[in-house]
Amino acid sequence: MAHVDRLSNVRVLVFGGTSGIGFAVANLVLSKGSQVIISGSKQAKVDDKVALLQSYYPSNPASNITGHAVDLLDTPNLEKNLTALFDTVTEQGQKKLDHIVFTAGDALTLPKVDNVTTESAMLGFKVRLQAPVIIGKLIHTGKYVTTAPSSSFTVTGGTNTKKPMKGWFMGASFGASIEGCMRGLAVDLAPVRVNMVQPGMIDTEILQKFFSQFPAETVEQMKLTHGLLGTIGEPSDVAEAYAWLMRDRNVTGTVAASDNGRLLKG
Ligand SMILES: NC(=O)c1ccc[n+]([C@@H]2O[C@H](COP(=O)([O-])OP(=O)(O)OC[C@H]3O[C@@H](n4cnc5c(N)ncnc54)[C@H](OP(=O)(O)O)[C@@H]3O)[C@@H](O)[C@H]2O)c1
Ligand SMILES: *[C@@H]1O[C@H](CO)[C@@H](O)[C@H](O)[C@H]1NC(C)=O
Ligand SMILES: *[C@@H]1O[C@H](CO)[C@@H](O)[C@H](O)[C@H]1NC(C)=O
Ligand SMILES: *[C@@H]1O[C@H](CO)[C@@H](O)[C@H](O)[C@H]1NC(C)=O
Ligand SMILES: CC(=O)N[C@H]1CO[C@H](CO)[C@@H](O)[C@@H]1O
Repeated sequence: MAHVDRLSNVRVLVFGGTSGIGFAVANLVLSKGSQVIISGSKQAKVDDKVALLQSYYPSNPASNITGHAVDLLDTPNLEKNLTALFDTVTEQGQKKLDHIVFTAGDALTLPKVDNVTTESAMLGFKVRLQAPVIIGKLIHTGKYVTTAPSSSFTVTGGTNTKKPMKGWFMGASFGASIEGCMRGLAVDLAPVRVNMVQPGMIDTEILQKFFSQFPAETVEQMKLTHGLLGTIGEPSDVAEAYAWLMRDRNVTGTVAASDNGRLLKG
């Protein structure tokens, strides 16, 4: 039987789809004939990125690429706003989603061990842990995502969970929390599959912001020595890891690394 691409004719919602890794995932699945909905914190940027994606695929009907903002830092309204988003994009559950990809991440708050407080310790968990937790709850209702192994929820971690850079102990903490959450949700949401991608350094907006605090030579040195390959990843590279986790109906509760072999680097 001829191979059918499992990313054609599916509906994919990408949190973080307005930038970096999530934008590359949206771009990849669109190229395969998916319907995509992207989300970010502000509607104006969402609309710009929807228009940019549409410009890449001019023959694609406008209904195949849409976008809706939710500010995932608005914790008191998080469940209400996410429920409203899911109701809108699925037309109250009539047009179910097949895949949800979560790459949203706000500017990193990395309090240091010498002056961390109970309050500052929790800031990094808002977008990266609390939002996926509530999305898991909404998937569990069965209203918005087809309850079958063809469906998936993919979250995003990082190599700092296993090999923290100096000063990154809180980043390692929230990274580990989402990894544990992923495994727990894989059990609780089955047969919907839940997995995580572990990116290494990927050349995106958030990395450029991180690099901007260092001199150019230091940045070049970091790129060169980050992993085993003498370079860092493009968003379109790591996007392939998300595509695997969406396509393969036998993979759940696992971590897919696209990290330049950073964990093996001495
Ligand atoms: N790039 C790397 O080297 C790397 C490595 C390991 C892990 N990661 C992690 O991977 C994730 C994606 O990274 P990236 O490099 O693609 O970053 P990015 O280019 O900065 O994209 C981050 C995305 O998150 C969204 N976002 C931020 N705050 C939000 C909020 N309050 N509400 C809703 N959406 C929000 C942004 O949307 P708006 O701007 O539209 O609000 C944007 O779409 C992050 O969690 C990052 O820490 C990245
Ligand atoms: C638009 O989405 C539908 C449903 O997923 C799909 O059948 C169609 O091929 C897509 N169109 C393009 C041009 O990708
Ligand atoms: C904590 O210390 C770092 C430097 O180690 C400094 O940049 C930061 O402003 C301090 N934060 C607080 C809340 O004191
Ligand atoms: C893998 O997934 C396919 C499609 O859902 C299913 O038919 C098959 O039985 C699964 N294989 C195993 C070993 O679970
Ligand atoms: C982006 C979004 O939908 N934000 C809404 C979240 O909920 C509050 C309270 O109802 C609204 O004011 C926001 O507009």
